[in-house]
Amino acid sequence: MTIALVDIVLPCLNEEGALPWVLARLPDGYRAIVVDNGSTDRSAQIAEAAGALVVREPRRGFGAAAHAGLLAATAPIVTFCDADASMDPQDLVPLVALVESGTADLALGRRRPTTGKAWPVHARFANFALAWLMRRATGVPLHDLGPMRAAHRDALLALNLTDRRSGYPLEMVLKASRAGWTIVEKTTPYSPRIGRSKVTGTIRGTIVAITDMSRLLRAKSQ
Ligand SMILES: Nc1nc2c(ncn2[C@@H]2O[C@H](COP(=O)(O)OP(=O)(O)OP(=O)(O)O)[C@@H](O)[C@H]2O)c(=O)[nH]1
Ligand SMILES: [Mg+2]
Repeated sequence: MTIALVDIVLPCLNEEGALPWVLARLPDGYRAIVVDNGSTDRSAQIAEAAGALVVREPRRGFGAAAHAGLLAATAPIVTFCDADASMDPQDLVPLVALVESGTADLALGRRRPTTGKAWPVHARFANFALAWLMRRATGVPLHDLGPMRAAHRDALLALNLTDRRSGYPLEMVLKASRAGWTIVEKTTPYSPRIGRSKVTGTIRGTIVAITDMSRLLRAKSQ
């Protein structure tokens, strides 16, 4: 068995339609960790059949799934990517290169939509506003709180992330910034997802994400 150089954490809630494409796009030497967050479809079976490590996390929430994946990871570098085919695992390669070369402690994908349908207007606006608040809170010149990212596993674990909902990606940036990490953003393409939209494609999901992230930003400024 070859040992993975990079683990990809893929939080997954009912993504049976998207997983075959996502898992066919793994860069060489990367291992997929699909965190099944209580899917009621065939996501887990499909992931297992494709050779991914499947971790089951019954507690709902993006953060619960992402963190379970981080705890299961063993590779020195851990990456995160959505499992809905809106982003291509191959685009993690330049982010990992930034971490491997020491240029970044945390490399983030800045989503650039490939079509008008990839990113609904309300979600773009919410992300824009939150990114502005985050810049103000940290001074780090970031424009997106996207899910695609790469960092060293040990360092990520040492951040002691506690958010288990939509605030997880923001908490990672806030704590990394406080710990003095170099955080670098790189443009990555963002396409329409495969399957039904759950978070930002829905107004309710966007409101939950804004609530979670605003709470973290308020706590940070106190
Ligand atoms: N919504 C949601 N997604 C989860 C959860 N656990 C894992 N995920 C996965 O987290 C990733 C991001 O969720 P998405 O539903 O794509 O969220 P989004 O990109 O903001 O919005 P849409 O693509 O419009 O649904 C996907 O791979 C989901 O399957 C959860 O509890 N809720
Ligand atoms: Mg999505």
